[in-house]
Amino acid sequence: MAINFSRAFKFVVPASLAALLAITLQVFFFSPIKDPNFLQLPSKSSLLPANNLLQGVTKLGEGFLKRPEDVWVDKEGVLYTATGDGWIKRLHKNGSWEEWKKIDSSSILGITSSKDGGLIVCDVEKGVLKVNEEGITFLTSHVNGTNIRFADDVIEASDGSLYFSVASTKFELSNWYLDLLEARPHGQLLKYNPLLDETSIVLDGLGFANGVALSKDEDYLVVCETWRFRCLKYWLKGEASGKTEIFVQNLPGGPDNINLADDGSFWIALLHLTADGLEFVHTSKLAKHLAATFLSLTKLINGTTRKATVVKVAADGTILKIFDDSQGKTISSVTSAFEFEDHLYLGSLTSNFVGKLSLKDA
Ligand SMILES: [Ca+2]
Ligand SMILES: [Ca+2]
Repeated sequence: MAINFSRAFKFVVPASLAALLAITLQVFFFSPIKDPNFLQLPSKSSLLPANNLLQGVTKLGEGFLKRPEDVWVDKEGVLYTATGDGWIKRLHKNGSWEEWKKIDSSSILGITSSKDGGLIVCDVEKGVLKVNEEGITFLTSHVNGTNIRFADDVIEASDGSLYFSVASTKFELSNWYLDLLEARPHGQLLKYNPLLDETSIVLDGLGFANGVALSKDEDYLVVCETWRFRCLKYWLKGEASGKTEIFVQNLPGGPDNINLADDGSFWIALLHLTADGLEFVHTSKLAKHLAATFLSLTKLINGTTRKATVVKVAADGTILKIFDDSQGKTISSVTSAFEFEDHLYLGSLTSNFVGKLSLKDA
C-alpha cells in the first residue's frame, strides 16, 4: 500500500506541535518549582582522585537499621542513630543493639546528645524534641507563629541553648530535591532558648540548611548549606559575635551533617547531588522544570545513591582528608560522620547499617 506522505505530514506536524505545546504548558504552569535559579556547581579543581577508603567500612547492625541518617556516640561510648522509620536505636559497648524509643513521625533526622543525658532529635513533622529514659518531650514546634517543618540537624551549647537547621521552609523531605532544582534559599538556622522557652531565627535565606556543629570552645558554630557546596561560620562570642562568614566553600559535594572531630577540626559528609553527565540540568530553566515535574527524571538526576564522600576540614577551612566510595559499592549517600576513639561512624540515607571505619591507618 502506498503511503501518502504529504497527508501524513499534514497530520503529524500539527499533532507534534500540540503535544509540544501541552508539555510546555504542563512544565511551566504546573511545575512544582517557581522561577528557578541556576546552580553554581563546585569547580572541577575541587574534585580529588578517588581512594575508595569507605569501601573498607565494617557494617554495624546490618538489616536492623533503616536509613540511619545521623549518628551520635555519647561519652560512655553508646552509639545512637535515628532511622528513617522513626526509631532511635542504640548500640551498647558490649555490641548489642537496642530498639530504644519509637517516635510517631514519618521521619527523624539529626540528633545530638544533651548534657543532662537525653538525646535531642529533629522531627521533620513536629520540630525538635527530647528523648530520655522517661519518654519523649516536645521542645519547640513553632517560630514566629509558624509551624517548624523539616528540622534537619541540631546541636546543644553548654548553656542549654539549641541551634538547629530547617532545611527548607517550602519543600518537604520527600521532595527535597525540588529545593535544589529551584535553587532559591528557603533554609534557616534557628535557636531555641530553654530558659525562655522561645525559638528565634538566627539566619535566614540559606541554601538547604543542613549540618550544625559547635567549635571546640563554642566561640562559633558552623552550619552547612547543601546546594551551595559550602558551610558558614556564625560567631557566638568575641568582637565578631553575631557575624557570619564563609567557613569552607567549593566543597566536592553538597555538605550534609557535620561533627566536631577530636582535634577541633570537623567531619563533613558530602552528597553527590547530581548524576555524572547531567550537570547541565542546573543551568537550564527548562531542564529544571522538566526534572521537577516528572518524578522519574528527578530520580535520574539525583546522584546521591551513586557515591559516598566524607571530608575532614580544619578549623581554618582547609580540607585535611577525604574518604570516598566512588561507585557506592559498599556504602552510598553518607549523610553523617562521627569520630569516637579513633573510629569514624557513618550514617546514610540509603543503607541498612551504620558504617565503621578505623582512622588508625587512614
Ligand atoms: Ca547531628
Ligand atoms: Ca542532615
